[in-house]
Amino acid sequence: MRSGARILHLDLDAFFAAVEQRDKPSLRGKPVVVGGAGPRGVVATASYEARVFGVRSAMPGTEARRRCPHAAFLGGRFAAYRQSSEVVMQLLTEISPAVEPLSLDEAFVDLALSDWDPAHMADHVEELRRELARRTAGLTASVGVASSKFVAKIASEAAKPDGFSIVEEDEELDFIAELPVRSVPGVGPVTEAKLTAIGMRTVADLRRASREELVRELGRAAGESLMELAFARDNRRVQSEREAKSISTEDTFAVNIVDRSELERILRRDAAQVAKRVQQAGVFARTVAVKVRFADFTTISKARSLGGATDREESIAAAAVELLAEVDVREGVRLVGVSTSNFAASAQERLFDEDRQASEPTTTTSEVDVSGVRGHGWFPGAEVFHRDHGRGWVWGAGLGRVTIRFENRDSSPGPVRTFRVDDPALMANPELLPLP
Ligand code: TTP
Ligand code: MG
Repeated sequence: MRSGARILHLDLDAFFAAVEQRDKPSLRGKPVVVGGAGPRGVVATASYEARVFGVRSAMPGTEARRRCPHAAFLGGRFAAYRQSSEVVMQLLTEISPAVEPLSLDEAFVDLALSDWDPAHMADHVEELRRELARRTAGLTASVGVASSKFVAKIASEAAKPDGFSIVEEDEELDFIAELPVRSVPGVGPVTEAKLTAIGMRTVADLRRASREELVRELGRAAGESLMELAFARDNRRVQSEREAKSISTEDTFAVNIVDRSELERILRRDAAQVAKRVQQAGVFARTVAVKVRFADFTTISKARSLGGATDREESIAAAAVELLAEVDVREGVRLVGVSTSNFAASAQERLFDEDRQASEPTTTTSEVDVSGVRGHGWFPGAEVFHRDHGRGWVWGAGLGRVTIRFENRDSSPGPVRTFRVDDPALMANPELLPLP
């Protein structure tokens, strides 16, 4: 462990649900569940008001409805989540160049590379949380600071929601002693069961065991690393995007797209965004992949090695569009994404494009996604715009009608009105309101 290392872990509170409450004033302070539509759908997340009733991430939507029938059940709006995520990640990179995003709403920051004064850690963290709320128009995050990734993450969890905790190095052993073994990174259900079988339930139990005993039960690598972690010794570094394995972006649509030129336009925009991040990371990609998810949630990925290494927008976009050409999009596409990987430290632009097809085969993989966060057509929660009534969101739809609540982030709770779905004054999927 680097002595005096300071790692910050930040995680937004009830992220998807918090974005919905921010953008839908009538839902603030109320139970909100995102995801879980359809017979097999599962909950993506629930607002803290819904958690009181036992609703949790990954719970079947049917169970969530049983526990909290009066919650607002909404589909996901990924563009909105991504917009807020980008603002948060940007804010973190202003603190330190070493930011490792773990998901849309979670990241580690290496504070050794920041100019924060360790003597005023709490002030810095409070300033960060204030600025985050300002730039995201009101989201909250929980923050943990400690000498390692492991303890920093536990510290932010302990501070949830809307809090922070700073664990001094000499408090770390006590801080993690009573944690269940399952909280230790790398301990999944199988390892947990093995440990329970030999009477080890907490981190303190692990410390009382002998190294030999853990190695015998779990194997050398797992046993030794578990013993290290039990003593809060965690050397894992914060890996910024420079060291990332892939850099990617994707778009989910509110309506299925069948128009290839529309998809190409979106892919080019994604490629531009990915290229910018590849350039910021100072690396060059050898492989480009596209991901396409169809209306039935089947997903395929097509990847191709470029033969060279590039950070140029045009090269990434061209490869992505070529890969898309191999995909039949007629049944309707609800997500596309562009991903780059296999990075090199320097550029090797290919000069002759013609031999690519012959020399670089495409690899195709497919999977079926049964995520419950689906949003197509007039799904509950979708944003709409009406010529006369302005911005609103779908409250419910059926029998050729759609009920809209007219309100937005900056308004007070608004009225509900019903229209025919083909009302020409009604527009689905308007541009997002910009953040401050
Ligand atoms: P989390 O940070 O795990 O959860 P959260 O932000 O909703 O709540 P909190 O951190 O306050 O406990 O995940 C971030 C987002 O990722 C979450 O808002 C929705 C999405 N998600 C899923 O789609 N499926 C899942 O199973 C989980 C855990 C999260
Ligand atoms: Mg979160």
